[in-house]
Amino acid sequence: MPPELSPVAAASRDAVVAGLPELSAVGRTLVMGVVNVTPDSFSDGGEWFSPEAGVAHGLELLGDGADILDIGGESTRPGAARVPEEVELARVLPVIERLAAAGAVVSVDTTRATVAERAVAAGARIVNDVSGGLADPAMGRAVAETGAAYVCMHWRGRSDVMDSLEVYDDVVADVRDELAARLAALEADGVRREQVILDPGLGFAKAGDLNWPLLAHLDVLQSHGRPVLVGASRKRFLGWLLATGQGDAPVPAPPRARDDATAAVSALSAAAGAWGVRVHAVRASHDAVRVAAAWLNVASSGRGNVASEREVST
Ligand code: PMM
Repeated sequence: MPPELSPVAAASRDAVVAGLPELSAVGRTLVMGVVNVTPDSFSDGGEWFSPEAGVAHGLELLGDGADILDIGGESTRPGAARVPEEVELARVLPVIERLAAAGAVVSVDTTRATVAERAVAAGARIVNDVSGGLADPAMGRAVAETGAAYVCMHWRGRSDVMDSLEVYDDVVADVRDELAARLAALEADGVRREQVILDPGLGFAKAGDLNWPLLAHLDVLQSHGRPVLVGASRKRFLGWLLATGQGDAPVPAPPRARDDATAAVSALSAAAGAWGVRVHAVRASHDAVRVAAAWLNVASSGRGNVASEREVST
């Protein structure tokens, strides 16, 4: 049985996020469904590329239980080249407008301040910046002005160079400290702490085994007092965990064969007090976070409640 949430984990999970009151009321770890409107994302590239397909996919994810839809128009796949800003805008804005109009809580996955501002004007309520404000020096001020919630992910450099930036003394402490530096820089730009959600940036300048300590020590990131979002879905480190073949010739499991492992990470992240999980296959993770919530509720209220519930239902 997972232990009761530590005070640090509970305070992080339940910390208020500016502008998202209805999500606080959900009372469990949130599920952010991924809508990549790109021809080349690493795990679902090309499938939802037209605006119509992106909107249809977003609606399907809502039906599967997504609490948030994360719309991205630029791939962060390892080695991916940049797309021009106009192209990114043309990809994401129509999808954001229509999904926000349909009542979804929409997030925009972008590293560009202009795209963030235009996306918020089109109805996005969360800016999900995989660069934590490092890619565009105007991002902090843009986020401060919009007042939107902001996912500040740990990042060291773009996809084309990130594999050369995987040098850490202690990956957990280094990510904690680098996120603290980003938090301070954002606050200096006028962003309120209440706007910020932190993310360890799994897979970004972190090869295989560097990701597990971050998952196992979410409490270290939670010590900043801000909610933590976990993005493990279909990532390479899960592919290597599930690899077939032996010795010198292991073959990583392909992205779609990583969905069950992703749901397992969602359950464990929820049990550790993650604020949210960012996933491609929403239904399984929605089930997983509900299992964790039921489990945690009993763990925190004591065994007696299990017996009395059983008596009532039999
Ligand atoms: N990973 C990807 C893209 N955006 N955003 C956050 N906050 N956290 C992540 O881990 C993250 C992200 C890369 O995955 P994708 O290409 O499948 O979207």
